[in-house]
Amino acid sequence: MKKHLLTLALLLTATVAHAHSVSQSLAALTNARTPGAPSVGSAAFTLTDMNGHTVTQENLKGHYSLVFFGFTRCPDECPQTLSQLADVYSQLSPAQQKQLQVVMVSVDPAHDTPAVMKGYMSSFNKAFTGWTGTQAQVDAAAKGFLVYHTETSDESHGDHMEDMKMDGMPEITHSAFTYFMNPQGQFIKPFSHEDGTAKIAAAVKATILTNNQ
Ligand SMILES: [Cu+2]
Repeated sequence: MKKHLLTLALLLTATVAHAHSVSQSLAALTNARTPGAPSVGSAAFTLTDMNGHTVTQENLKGHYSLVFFGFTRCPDECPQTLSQLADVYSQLSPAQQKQLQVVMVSVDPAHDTPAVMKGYMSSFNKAFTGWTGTQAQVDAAAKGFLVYHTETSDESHGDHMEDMKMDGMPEITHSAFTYFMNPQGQFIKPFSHEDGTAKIAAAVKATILTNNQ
């Protein structure tokens, strides 16, 4: 069995006990926003979108983005998060929707081909997009978003990982956070599933409105 663990890490909420290891410190994200420090999502990357076109960090510019790292075979957090983002998206006006890109970057690129991503993302919202690539490309993109990954087969990655040890399934632990990016491709803030649909929708609307004044 493939033992490839993508371990991100954000410990914004102490209540988190997902299948997805969240252990990146709040300090890491805070530091990432201070002048001179590397910014979340600012590193160069090259991926392939679900239509087979090359995408880079430039594709985060010109509109807001909600960026989520996940995989189509995920049994729980990814479909939950994408359902939530679909609800958020549906609460925006058509004009606001036009200014927002919702993208999941696959952390299981061997399985998640562009065609697989397209079918999956379209099931949540036709406007959503999915990016994938080679393992190296995905790793580089994940690193740019402070999604650290390690290969491990130990048992130290959380009790819920047991749920994911299905036959033929990769063990993948990844960030459960959604990164809100501005039209300059800069990180604004993370959202977690626990924030709730209403709060995320309000924050997205407020940010888009404020920047349009
Ligand atoms: Cu997932």
